[in-house]
Amino acid sequence: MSRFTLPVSIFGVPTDIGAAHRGASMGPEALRVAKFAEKIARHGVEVRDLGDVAGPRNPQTEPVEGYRHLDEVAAWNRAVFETSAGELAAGRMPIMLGGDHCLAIGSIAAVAAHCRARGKRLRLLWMDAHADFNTREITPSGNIHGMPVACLCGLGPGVLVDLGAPGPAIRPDQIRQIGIRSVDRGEKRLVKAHGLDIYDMRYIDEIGMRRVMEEVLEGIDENTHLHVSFDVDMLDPGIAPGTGTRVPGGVNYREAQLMMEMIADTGRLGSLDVVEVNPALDKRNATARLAVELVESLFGKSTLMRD
Ligand code: HAR
Ligand code: MN
Ligand code: MN
Ligand code: MN
Repeated sequence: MSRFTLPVSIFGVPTDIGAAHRGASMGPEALRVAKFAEKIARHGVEVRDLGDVAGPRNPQTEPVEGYRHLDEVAAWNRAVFETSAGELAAGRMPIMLGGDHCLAIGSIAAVAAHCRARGKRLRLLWMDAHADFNTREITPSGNIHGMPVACLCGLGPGVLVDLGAPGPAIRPDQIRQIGIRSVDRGEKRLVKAHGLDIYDMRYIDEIGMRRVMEEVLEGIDENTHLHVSFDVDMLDPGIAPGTGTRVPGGVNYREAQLMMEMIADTGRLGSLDVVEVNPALDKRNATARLAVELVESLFGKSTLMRD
């Protein structure tokens, strides 16, 4: 039994082009080994695996003018944009298996263009330890996986900002960030200046995940397209060690399940990214397996579900 009518298309993006640590390029296969498609299909969803999109290899070079691998990041994101846009146009739900988080520029630019064309309201749930709101002026690393939210809001290089259509793909008021506990110095100023809605770990500790999710999901209606961008480093490293930029004090197992279940209950999930799974740093594929379990909850798995 499933509330979801949209058929799903999953596609892998095997690159770590936006990150400093190598290994997120193996994320798509780790998620497939954890039976991503098969397990979602159990919940009454039609699932197709499109295989992997292609792009340039990682040259492992130093940042140039504040960006590491900008040309390659742009090439991968164009491929992601095309794939996501094609699946959305076909009436399917694209699920991107990353890959590092820079790839969400392409997936979300496609979703934003789709929503604009159909008069749908887009709400972006950004689950992450990091705000990913750096720019070339303030980045401590030059790594573009620390910049996708800024790029989507129009702060970034033209090759990324104008991927779908010229100008910002999304406004800050469409975004809710959850699980945040690592924001760089200059980045703090920028998120405040742009009014980003950040549900950080302290807020989750103080008011609890149930209320956080009620606030995050407030105001969504039949005309809302929910995009979930799930960076697995949102989770506590104790349960999700297989990721490149671990930050202690993350979302625990029950909180993560509740988040996914409450999103499932809305019936408004329209697209999803699962990113930053790094099998080279994992223990027996635990992080990919946990991610799959959580995505099952996103598709309506619950304790009292009828099989
Ligand atoms: N804020 C740091 C930087 O810009 C690290 C952020 C990137 N790490 C991620 N993205 N996993 O969420 O370098
Ligand atoms: Mn991220
Ligand atoms: Mn992160
Ligand atoms: Mn744009």
